[in-house]
Amino acid sequence: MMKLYSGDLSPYSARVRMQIYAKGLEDRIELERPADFGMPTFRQRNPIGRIPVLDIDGDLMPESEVIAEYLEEVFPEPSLLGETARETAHIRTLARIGDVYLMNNLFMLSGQARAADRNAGVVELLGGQVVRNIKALDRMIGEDGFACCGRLTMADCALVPALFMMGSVIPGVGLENPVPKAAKVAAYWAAIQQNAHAARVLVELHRGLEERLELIRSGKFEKMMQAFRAAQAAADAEA
Ligand SMILES: N[C@@H](CCC(=O)N[C@@H](CS)C(=O)NCC(=O)O)C(=O)O
Repeated sequence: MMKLYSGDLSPYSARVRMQIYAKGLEDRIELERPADFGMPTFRQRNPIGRIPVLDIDGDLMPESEVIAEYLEEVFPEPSLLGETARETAHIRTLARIGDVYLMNNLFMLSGQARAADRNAGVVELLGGQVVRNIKALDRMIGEDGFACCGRLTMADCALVPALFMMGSVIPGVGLENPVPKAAKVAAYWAAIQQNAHAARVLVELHRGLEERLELIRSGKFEKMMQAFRAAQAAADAEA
């Protein structure tokens, strides 16, 4: 049985979990939070050091998009790709907007929300990219409740966690959320949250966010980060 190393608050993991739920793969792929996530032992096994990671009988595969494409190849039905090569290319373009153009910038921006000394240049650069990319998405997104093709695809799996992040990160760095001004993205966001698979990952993401906020409020998050940094520095010094 395969295993997906994942975490509630990880939007990249949520992308793959949504795909697993939509394809009905829960009896084929176990979901687990790695106990040593953030620690040198995790990085020892996983050089990139991030989740999600797909464990195929001990063979570890990183990167959400790579995992998502692999799962489509290994479990082709029900397909979350297109009915033609051109449709599939469009699905992949929208998924890349979710991953590369939105999530990556939001993920890097998220550190600024809790930074003691917020860097205005970083916020302007990354926030500017997010606004520009939402405008691009607004011109490309489907208008029938799905990202495209009139049904759930890999594009929705990437866009749902990205749009969740928009709401959780953008206000935290003092920027205006660009989604309400992007009419088609706003309509899509309202509609896709009614989809059962999207709703399920959104519950998980909100649960993860609440847990994280509680850790931050109690001061435990900063202590955990310090412990991770110290353990990694010790491991690096030994190497
Ligand atoms: N490009 C990677 C990004 C994965 C990623 O950044 N995951 C975050 C959690 S959402 C992580 O593991 N962060 C740990 C770290 O930055 O050390 C993917 O698509 O899987």
